[in-house]
Formats: sequence, C-alpha cells, structure tokens
Amino acid sequence: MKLHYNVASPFVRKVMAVAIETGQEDRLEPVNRMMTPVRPDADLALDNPLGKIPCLVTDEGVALFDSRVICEYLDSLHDGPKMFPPAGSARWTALRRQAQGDGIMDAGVLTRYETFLRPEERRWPEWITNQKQKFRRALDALEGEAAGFGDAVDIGTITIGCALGYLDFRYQDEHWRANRPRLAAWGERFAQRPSMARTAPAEIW
Ligand SMILES: N[C@@H](CCC(=O)N[C@@H](CS)C(=O)NCC(=O)O)C(=O)O
Repeated sequence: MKLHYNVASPFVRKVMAVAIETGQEDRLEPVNRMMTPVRPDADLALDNPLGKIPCLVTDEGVALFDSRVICEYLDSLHDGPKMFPPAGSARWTALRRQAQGDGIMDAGVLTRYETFLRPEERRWPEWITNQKQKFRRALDALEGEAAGFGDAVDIGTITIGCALGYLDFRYQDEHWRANRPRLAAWGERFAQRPSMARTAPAEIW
C-alpha cells in the first residue's frame, strides 16, 4: 500500500506507529512528499484532493485519508490486539484521547505554518497565542488524566505520544513538562516503545 508521507508530520507518525504496533509496517510503501500549504504537491493531490499527508492508497487502489481513517483501516486488517477498542467506554475513551492528541497536533502544525511559512510582516500574534493556548489547555487536561493511562496501547495513547513528540520537535521552548509531571513520566515511558522510538520526527528542509 502506498503511503504519502514525510518524516516531520505527526499525523503520518500516528499511521506509522499503528502499522508497527500491528505488525504491518512491511505492507507500506512510503512516498516522500515535501509539500506545504503554500507549496502543494500535484501528485499527492491526485490521491487526496485536500493535498494533505498522510494519505494511503490501498492494494485495491482506494485512497484513504485522514490519519484517523487510515489508522482504523489498518486496524481492520490484522488479527492481533486492536488499536481501536471495538465498543463500550474503552472505545469512547480511546477516541476522545485521539481527538485530544489530534487537536494538539493541529494547533501545533497550524502555529508552525504561521511562524515558519508566513512572511514575518503578515503574522498575527493573537492567532498564534490562541492556538498555543489550545495545546496548553489540552496538555493541562491530559496531566489530570495521565495517571489513568496505565499501560494502554491504543489509538488514544499513540496519538497523545505523537502529540508530545511533536511539541518536543517544534516547541522545545514551551517546556511542556514543567508542572505536568505525570504526563511527562508517562510520555518518557511511552516514547521507549519501538513504534515511537523508530518514528521520531526529523527535519525535512
Ligand atoms: N486531520 C489530518 C491532518 C493532516 C495534516 O494537517 N497534515 C499536514 C502535515 S502535518 C499537511 O499535509 N499539511 C499540508 C496542507 O495543509 O496543505 C489528519 O489527521 O491526517
């Protein structure tokens, strides 16, 4: 299966981590995409009209996006422990945690675009401040929940692990661990998993 990807994207990392956790990494053929919202990739847009990564093209030739859909699709293809709990409160907890992690990554990626891509004279400080407030509040909420994460390995904890990794990658000056000791301790442990260690983000430009 073709996976449009690059190594800086936290959303791609989710997909790679799920593929590793479910023993399917070898099924993916990564195709590197170096696009940005202001430098689109025409070949990617043929498969994903939204022009975003990750985008998976299945063996049947069906293009799937976004990371939530791809991760759930991969989870449907194996018989091991499921990353998406099938039903009940475990499912809603995992999906909510996924949404929290995705939200942190959305705010982080959008702020990165605003500060890295947009010409300095056109930047909007209030917008940047309020996007950062989103991920700061989400981190505070996760600090309150982290003691309950236990040893769970599912789409919720994987996404949160990717979100924390993205903050380490792009927002070191946030020092998110300060005043969030439980989340920090959980994050250190989770980052040791092969699926996390082998997918750490890297600079692409
Ligand atoms: N909700 C999407 C977000 C994907 C996303 O924002 N990807 C970024 C890279 S990290 C992207 O492709 N940006 C290019 C653009 O917005 O044009 C998902 O979960 O896959």
